[in-house]
Formats: sequence, C-alpha cells, structure tokens
Amino acid sequence: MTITITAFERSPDGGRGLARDTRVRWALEEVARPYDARLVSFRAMKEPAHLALHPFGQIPTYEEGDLVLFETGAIILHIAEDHAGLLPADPDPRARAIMWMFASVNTVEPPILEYANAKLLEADKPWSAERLPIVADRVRARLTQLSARLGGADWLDGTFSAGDLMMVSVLLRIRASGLLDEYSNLAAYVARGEARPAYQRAFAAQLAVNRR
Ligand code: GTB
Repeated sequence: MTITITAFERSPDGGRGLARDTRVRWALEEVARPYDARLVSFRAMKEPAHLALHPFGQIPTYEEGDLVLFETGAIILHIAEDHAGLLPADPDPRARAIMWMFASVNTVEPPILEYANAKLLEADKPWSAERLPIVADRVRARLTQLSARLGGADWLDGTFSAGDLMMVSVLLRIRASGLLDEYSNLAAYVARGEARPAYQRAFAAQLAVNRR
C-alpha cells in the first residue's frame, strides 16, 4: 500500500531538516519503506482538505490506505510497530524504547521549543535579553540529565530504536545554539544518528524539496 506523508512546500528552515517530516522520512528509510511526499503551503495547511487530515493544520500527516495519522510520535510508533527494525521484539526493551519516544517529546523537547521560540519570536521584546539565559538554563538542566543517563553508550537503551530516532531529532533542533556542544557525549550521539544511512537519505529528500 502506498504511504503518503505531507511536508512543507518550502520549509522555514531552508532545508536544514528541522521540520518534523524529516523524522517521519527517517523512520520510513530505516525500515526501507518507500513513500510519497505531498508538499503543502502554509495556506493550504489551514484549508479544509488538509484540516480533514490534521485538525491543527500542521505537517506532517501520514496516509496509508484508509488510515490517516497526524502527530509525529504516533506516526513513528505506527511505522515501528508495523515493520521490523525500530523497536526491539522483547517486551521489556520494547516498552523502554517507547518510553524514550515519549521522553523525547514530553520531557526534552518542551524546553528546547521554548528556547527556539524565545530566540525567534521574542528577540525584539524588552525583556528578551533577561529571559533568554533563564530559558537556556532550562535546556541545560534537561541536557545534563540526559547526558548523565547516556554516559558512554552509543544509544539510549542497547541497540538503536525509534526512541533514539526521536531523541536525536529533538536534539538537532538545539544544535545551532551551541548548547548541545556543551555535552560531548550528546553531540557525539546526535552525530551518530545523523551518520546513519537512513538519516542521510531522509535529509537529502527534504533538502531536495527545499533547494528547488
Ligand atoms: N506535535 C506535532 C507533531 O509532532 O507532529 C507538531 C507538528 C508541528 O509543529 N508542525 C509544524 C507546522 O506544521 C512543522 S514542524 N507548523 C505550521 C503551523 O503550525 O502553522 C515544526 C518546525 C517548524 C519550523 C522549523 N524551522 O524552521 O526550523 C522547525 C520545526
């Protein structure tokens, strides 16, 4: 069955791979599942046809036959449950990999998004210079904890899983700030994720769209 995802017609990041379709592309590449990408403009995302797929008018969405999904974590969990390669078969490590998927978006990503918004949307506010270091410290608090847990391991829980795919994707969002480089094991962890051939193919696919 054909899989179709949606992605920005033109990503605001200019092809740095930070929009969330890259996470879905990466998961599909890891399990060697071909897919089509339908590109949508910001305007089209808010129109009824797209809102029928995604009630919040965002990308990515995922269509496979009659199944329509939105929310990146749910999409990746569906892909991982449907194909071998992204979740361990044993129940306990499988549950832990899913735990890391949730931790990435529920615990690590929120301060990272707060930081991104503070830099992007609040830079012109009179209180911005005072607030930004506070928000940066909230990111550091999470990175310190994550760094301590990862230690010298390659991946969060044994072999690479969907938990790592999502955590690496979340951490990529903060790399340009320099905060990630304060944690050499996390910087190396992200570089390991990026070096995976499946990530490279996903990155190239989204870049091809944004270089047009
Ligand atoms: N919780 C949802 C999920 O995980 O799927 C969040 C989806 C989401 O935030 N989608 C964004 C979107 O459609 C694109 S990825 N935004 C348009 C809108 O809300 O109107 C977030 C994103 C956007 C831009 C950059 N960037 O430029 O660096 C990075 C990430």
